[in-house]
Amino acid sequence: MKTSRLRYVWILVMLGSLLLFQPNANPAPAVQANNGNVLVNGDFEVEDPATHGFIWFPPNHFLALNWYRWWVNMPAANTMIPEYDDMRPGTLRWPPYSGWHAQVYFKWGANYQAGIYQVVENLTPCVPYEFSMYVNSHGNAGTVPHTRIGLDPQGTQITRDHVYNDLIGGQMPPLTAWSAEQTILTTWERLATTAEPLGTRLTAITYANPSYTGDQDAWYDTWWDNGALVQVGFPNGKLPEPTSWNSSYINSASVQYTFDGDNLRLSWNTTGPASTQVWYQTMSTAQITTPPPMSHTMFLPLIMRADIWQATALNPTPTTSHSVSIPGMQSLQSGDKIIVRLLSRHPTADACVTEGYGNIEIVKP
Ligand SMILES: [Ca+2]
Repeated sequence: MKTSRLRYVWILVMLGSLLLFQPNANPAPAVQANNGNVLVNGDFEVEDPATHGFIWFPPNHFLALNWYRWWVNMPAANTMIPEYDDMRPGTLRWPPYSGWHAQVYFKWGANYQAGIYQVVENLTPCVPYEFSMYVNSHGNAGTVPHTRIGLDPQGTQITRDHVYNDLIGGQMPPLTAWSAEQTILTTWERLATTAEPLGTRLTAITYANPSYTGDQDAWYDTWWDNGALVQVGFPNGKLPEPTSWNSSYINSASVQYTFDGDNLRLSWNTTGPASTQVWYQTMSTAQITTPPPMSHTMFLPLIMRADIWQATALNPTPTTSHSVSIPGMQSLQSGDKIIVRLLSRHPTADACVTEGYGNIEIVKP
């Protein structure tokens, strides 16, 4: 009696630990926390009400909502259109990286140059966005996945529509910023790349062009999941340094400043819409006195002091009329100097550039 009760307890413990430690026993769909992710359906979990999954497209493909297919079809080079599918529960391609769905495409006997993409709208020009996605590549041992992800800063629609999926012109947009390539098989690996929109759109692109040389029949599988596109800051919160501190893009005649309580308010105009930042440093009258002759051992501290520009928080909203407040003026004494540099970043045809104007020396009254 006692033995059978013990056995019963033991079985319960075994069952419990199986449920606890089976890695993919019953994964719940990922929480749809946005965390600033502006990619639509980046984790492929949005289900079409009609199919309770992906959308069907000819010839017999399943595609995640809000995404397009693209491919290069070159039968003479044995580069063919892959099959697109949803990584549904219970299929050979289970489990996805997160939740119940991921986008997969695959091919037997021929390789492919193909992927999916999404044009993301309503973005802020000339601030960096990071695009990341997880990829898992399969094939014969020795297969090179050649998978990567890209961001086109021009936001190009790279195919015509859901019917014509050939990459327009057979070429990716020329300014596309590519991640490093995945180099290993059968492992979920996070790829990432960064770009600044030249307008208000970015195109997020996944790419695979696997290859295999060997005795076996070639087969390729590319799995994608958990894409995200997130606005990220510039390093140290500072705009990239301009090539000139005397840019005519900043109208020097428009520069105005005024002391207002604890703040120094600055304003200026630019010839086109651009973002807004000020770099500054303060010098007390005591610091400006001529230093005594110094030995070479003082060289390093002097250099470090030369680059102690503080930066105001970047205002990324494009405008031609800029204004910035620098706090902390009440702690300065009359006669102290504030050295100021004005910066505005804006798009040109093929890149974002920072315009700079300075130094402007302002003396506290
Ligand atoms: Ca997923």
